[in-house]
Amino acid sequence: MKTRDRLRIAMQKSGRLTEPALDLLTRCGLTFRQSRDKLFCFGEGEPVDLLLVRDDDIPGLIAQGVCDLGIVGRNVLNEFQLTGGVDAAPLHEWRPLGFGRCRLSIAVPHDMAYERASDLGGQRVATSYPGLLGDWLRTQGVDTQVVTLAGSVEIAPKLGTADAICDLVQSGGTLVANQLREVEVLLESEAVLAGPQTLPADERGDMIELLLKRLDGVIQVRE
Ligand code: PRT
Ligand code: ZN
Repeated sequence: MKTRDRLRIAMQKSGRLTEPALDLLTRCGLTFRQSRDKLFCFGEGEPVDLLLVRDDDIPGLIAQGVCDLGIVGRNVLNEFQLTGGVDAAPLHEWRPLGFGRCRLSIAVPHDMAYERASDLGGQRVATSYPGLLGDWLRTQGVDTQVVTLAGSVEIAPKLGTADAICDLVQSGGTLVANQLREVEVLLESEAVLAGPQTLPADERGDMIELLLKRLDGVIQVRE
């Protein structure tokens, strides 16, 4: 593959992480000019460009070497590590970024008895995170059916397609609105800077080291 001399960072095109991610990069001294199709931001001062994509595509783009780094939720990164396939290059969480905080939790209907993980034995749990849920169920030694859904997970118990759910929770408002009760937290998540385990041994690697230093400065000031 032809090597690039500019650093390319993947970030969410439009969603919860877009504005805080851009804000963070701006605080690191980077400025961008957006392409007409709004899929690409060209770095004006430093040799750093942005690719704007769906958050779910970010780990794959890094694993394929299309992008050098990505700003993505730990939930999406860890799910990719578990389900990305044998060819997927292992990725590394270089820095937690302090925004996009949420948790991946199991929630059950109010009328379902729940005291411990074994209560999920023989039940169906709906989720968009089959890798993370499956991994947790294995560590608990529980035999539970994982129902994978792309969205609207929280209504699965009402529809009768699952007995419980495993989904992202922030304020808890969505759970309350659907008469669900949070019973287990599987993962504490926030946006992270993701990249390959080994940094490129060229100018891009040097640029990443510089960016990490600036990020540490910006994050320290914020804390
Ligand atoms: O289009 P694209 O695929 O890029 O966007 P998306 O719709 O998949 O992602 P988006 O923008 O919703 O979320 C991006 C990332 O933000 C997630 O991967 C998480 O890392 C993080 N994040 C933080 C959240 C939430 N908080 C959150 N509350 N992602 C989703 N939610 C949803 C959750 O799924 C549930 O439906 O909000 C609801 C729960 O919120 P509360 O406040 O009612 O508990
Ligand atoms: Zn998504």
